[in-house]
Amino acid sequence: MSLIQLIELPIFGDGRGDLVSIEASKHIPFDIKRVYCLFNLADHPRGMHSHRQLQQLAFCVHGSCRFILDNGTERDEVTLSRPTQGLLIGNLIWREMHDFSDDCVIMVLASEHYDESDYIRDYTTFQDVIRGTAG
Ligand code: T46
Repeated sequence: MSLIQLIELPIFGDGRGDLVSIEASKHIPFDIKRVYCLFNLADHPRGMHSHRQLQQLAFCVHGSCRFILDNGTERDEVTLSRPTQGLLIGNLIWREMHDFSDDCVIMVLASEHYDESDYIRDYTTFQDVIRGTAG
């Protein structure tokens, strides 16, 4: 399966503008327990971690941002720049976010509540967990 899994959402546009809607179960392969947004982003990478269980769907609802995903053996990247295109980020995927445009706003739908113990913030530990040599 490709590392970069994109979910395309339909636009309901008319003379008044555009509308995009996301429905749990229909568009997203997990129940949404949390939504958060990233904005006022500095010229500094974010992410640089993996999650043990958490699954997420990330949208760049304004501006653009480059995501790198890494499953421990492969690495791939995609630039998000449309509110209609979501990037699915499964568990045990290392993610990095780079090159935020000045107007970048990222919205993330998450399968779990915030839990710092679910994060793997060290790349060597991430590789050990993938290989099954660390808990
Ligand atoms: C991810 C990428 C795409 C909370 O208290 N609650 C939350 O729901 C979140 C997401 C973060 N925080 C706290 C934890 C840190 O003290 O906010 C601070 C910044 O979080 P972090 O350094 O993890 O932010 P990013 O932008 O590197 O990563 C975030 C998500 O944490 C992460 O799950 O996949 O966005």
